[in-house]
Amino acid sequence: MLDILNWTDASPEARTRALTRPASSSSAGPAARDIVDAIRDQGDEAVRAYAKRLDGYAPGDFRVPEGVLKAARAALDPRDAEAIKAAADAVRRFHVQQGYRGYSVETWPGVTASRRATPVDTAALYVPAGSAPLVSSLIMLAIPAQLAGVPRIVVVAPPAGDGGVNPALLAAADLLGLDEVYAIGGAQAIAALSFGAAGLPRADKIFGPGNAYVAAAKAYVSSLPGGPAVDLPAGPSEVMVIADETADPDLVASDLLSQAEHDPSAQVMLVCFDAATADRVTASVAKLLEDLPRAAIAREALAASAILVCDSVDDAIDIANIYAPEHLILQAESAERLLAGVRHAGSIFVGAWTPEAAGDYAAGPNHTLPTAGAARAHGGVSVESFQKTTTILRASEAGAVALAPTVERLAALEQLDAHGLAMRLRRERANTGDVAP
Ligand code: HSO
Ligand code: ZN
Repeated sequence: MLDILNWTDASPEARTRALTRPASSSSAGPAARDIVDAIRDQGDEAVRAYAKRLDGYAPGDFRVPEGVLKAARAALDPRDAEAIKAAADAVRRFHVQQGYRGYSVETWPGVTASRRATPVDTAALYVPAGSAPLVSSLIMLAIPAQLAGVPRIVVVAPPAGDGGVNPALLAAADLLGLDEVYAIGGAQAIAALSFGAAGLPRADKIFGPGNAYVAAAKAYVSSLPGGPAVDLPAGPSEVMVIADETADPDLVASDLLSQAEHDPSAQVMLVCFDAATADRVTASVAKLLEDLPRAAIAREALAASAILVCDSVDDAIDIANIYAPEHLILQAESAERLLAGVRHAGSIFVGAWTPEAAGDYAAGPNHTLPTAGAARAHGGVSVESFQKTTTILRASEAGAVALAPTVERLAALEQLDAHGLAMRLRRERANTGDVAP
């Protein structure tokens, strides 16, 4: 089920192979591009045609009426409502510390340089609702968007079988204070948000996980001139657990399985230091799988996953840094040393009492994280993801005089005479009283 590789004896090729993510489906890219292109060229009618063909749902208006949101909230089990609120509060307490802050610096005498942060005007939150309605993903996207002060937050979610959106998701949207929800999914939703079609607004930035078509559509629309920005390069979810012989095999196995049950193309990796630990965890995985309703999905994921047995904490740190996991769980006596050594991971869970599930739902940090090794260059979604910055420069007359020699010199070096002229004219007019401030 889980291949075991002895890292110490493995060839460089075998190591690389073991840490390579499973190849993703190749047909999603061209299909998603066709959908986006058709919607760009034909507009509303094409959105409806794809929604009908792919989801079997193409109402006159994709927007979910507010009454339906309110009814879903009223029908929600109060204990579910409490859990959603408690999770949202913790996510808010963590994220409220984030966000670009404005600042001002006098860089030259008389020259003030400042930066201010503003939110995007319209953020779209894509929430997958296929095999599992991801209420938690809505929380993870909505809270930072709200803290960033985004004026228009729209939610899109694929319609449930008979149309409309999963009621738990609608109730959560209402609890979070979100009232603009559209029952549309797939590449057609991403395209409609990119061009502003079929009643959906044109979004400045599109967030959220989705299947391979959604991911491909997001990548494509963000490459178009004037297209929306997107949050992260997306891929199937993954976890790496580093466990030593002191770890409880059931706890390690349950962490591996909680990621494996997401998606047949999820990847779960165990790094340990001896064959006995590998065997104990393998036995636990087999045992716990028996009672899992999503065992078939998990089994597929496990087939493309691996256990790596290495010799030392330093090797484990190297493996984690090469793989750059979306989630990294440390269940080893050397957890703090491992934590200090790992530079590339989306989110790290320290110790036996910190399962990924805690962070997936309610501990505070965001669960929208970089997959497929993107943690080498990206962090997870944050308040900053919903903001951008503008710099502001203010030079006084004395400031322009102070800057002029340096700018004129560099302009000459680059042979850009108009630049030099713009500075020289100011230097020459300084102290004449001829220039309105
Ligand atoms: N582990 C998923 C997030 C999630 N888990 C949502 C449960 N619900 C990707 O980070
Ligand atoms: Zn999860």
